[in-house]
Amino acid sequence: MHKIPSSDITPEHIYRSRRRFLRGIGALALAGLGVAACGDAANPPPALTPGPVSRQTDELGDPLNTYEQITTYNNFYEFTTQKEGVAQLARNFRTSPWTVSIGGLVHKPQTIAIEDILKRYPSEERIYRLRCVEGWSMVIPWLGFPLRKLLADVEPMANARYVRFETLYDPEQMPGQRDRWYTWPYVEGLRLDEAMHDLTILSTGLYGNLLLPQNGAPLRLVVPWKYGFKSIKSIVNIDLVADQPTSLWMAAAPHEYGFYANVNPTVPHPRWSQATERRIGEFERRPTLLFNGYADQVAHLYIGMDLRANY
Ligand SMILES: Nc1nc2c(c(=O)[nH]1)N[C@H]1C(S)=C(S)[C@@H](COP(=O)(O)O)O[C@H]1N2
Ligand SMILES: [Mo]
Repeated sequence: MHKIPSSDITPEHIYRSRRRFLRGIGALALAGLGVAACGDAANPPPALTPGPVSRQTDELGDPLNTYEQITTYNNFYEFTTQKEGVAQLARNFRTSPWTVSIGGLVHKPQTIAIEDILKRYPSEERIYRLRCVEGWSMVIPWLGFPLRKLLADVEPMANARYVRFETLYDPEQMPGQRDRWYTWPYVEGLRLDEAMHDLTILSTGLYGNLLLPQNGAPLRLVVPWKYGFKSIKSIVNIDLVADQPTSLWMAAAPHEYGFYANVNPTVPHPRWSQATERRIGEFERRPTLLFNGYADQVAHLYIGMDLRANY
């Protein structure tokens, strides 16, 4: 197993300079929102180029994927099932105005405008591997903040055990939502302790920019030790609930996609092995790591659980 000391995730010696650097990003991000709000079919917002990142590799030494790769090879079934087609179909997606409602089993339900989320929860950089259940992966320099900060502010009730997330439902803008095979809107869920884990973030950007629509603007979940489909995009509702939510993928193919979806090279998908993966930009396949290389941080969440039965 690879050992990843938590000091490598946010090295102390760059923490202070990173804080300064990210204050700059906060300003940039809000300026960017203005730009996005002005975009329409006739005048789309200008294509963004990558902004600054604090380092060029993840903590295992693997290089970041390029901005181009991350913004042109996407899974976002609300637009299309064709990865190279998402960016074009999503380019005029309206991400402003945008509000996120946090409710269910909480003492302080809230509906917050995305601008206020950006102000209230300063973004930090998190360089994570993203491993899709299909067998490809990338290294992505996200901007975002721990989900637990938002959850603390709404004060979950004692009987809240899971968090349920929903993507926007708007078939006018998202033609893929007319596909009757899936039960829209896209839904995902986490156990409350998974949601409170420090690695679990709500992402607002990547490569120093606000998220583009294809990556789940203006707010998406990122859970790096789970298959990519758990990292739900373009979130409008977050509910604390008592019972395990049924995700879109569980409803579509229950024998193939379970609730946990922890990256695990020893638990094959019914139609393919999960032992190896292809890093986008590389030719040879590489071994897949248990919990996507984050075992030291997250394995304790699953002590005593049968990881094969709870796929
Ligand atoms: N709403 C929504 N969220 C989604 C998806 C989707 O189709 N719809 N696809 C998921 C899958 S399968 C993956 S691998 C990641 C891809 O994220 P990326 O395109 O930003 O790399 O988003 C996940 N989140
Ligand atoms: Mo995926």
